[in-house]
Amino acid sequence: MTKLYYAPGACSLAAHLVLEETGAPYELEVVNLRDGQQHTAAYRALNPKGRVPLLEDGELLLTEVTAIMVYLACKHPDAALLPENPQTLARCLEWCSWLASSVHAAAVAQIWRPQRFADDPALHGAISEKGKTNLRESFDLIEKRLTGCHWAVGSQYSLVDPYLLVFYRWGYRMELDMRAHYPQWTAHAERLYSRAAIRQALEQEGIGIWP
Ligand SMILES: N[C@@H](CCC(=O)N[C@@H](CS)C(=O)NCC(=O)O)C(=O)O
Repeated sequence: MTKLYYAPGACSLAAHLVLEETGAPYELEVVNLRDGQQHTAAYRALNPKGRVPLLEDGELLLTEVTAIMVYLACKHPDAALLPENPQTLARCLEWCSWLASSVHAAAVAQIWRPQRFADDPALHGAISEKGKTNLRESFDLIEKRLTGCHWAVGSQYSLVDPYLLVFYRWGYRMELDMRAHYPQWTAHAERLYSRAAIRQALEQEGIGIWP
């Protein structure tokens, strides 16, 4: 059985949305990040990185949102979540690499986890502020790239689309007025919400898209 270790609304949501899109059976196991469950010996034995998501599939233990989504898409080709055309496939990976690195590991972490960038608490405020600027630049680019597109890589739905929803929700958690600032991205989120698989996974996590 395939099992996803996740935290509600965390980046693991992208893997969960993709799992639900495949239509295959799976189990969920919540990891309570607030209580530090990701740092317990039991969890670190499975994932030494101490983060979610973690996918367990038979003998396979897999971390990193992009790797998990690509694995699931390849395992369930009928779900058509990864384009076959080399250029579109590369465009998908371009999106995922950028979201995981520049947007998540840099800008979002600067805002929510400034202690990763400097030990001195006096510097944390400035790091978070810079993160907000970096995030707005990234979000502006997302808005621009979604303009005139039904989905992130054009007309074909792909694993990039659910991944974008993670950041859209985080925008609200950072008190950005996503509807006002990002109308194209909001329309994209609404299109996602019209998909039964997306609503089902959100419901399982006990979360919505909008506050
Ligand atoms: N590069 C990883 C990032 C994973 C990550 O940072 N996950 C966060 C949740 S969004 C986490 O587990 N944080 C717990 C912690 O930092 O203690 C990926 O893309 O999967």
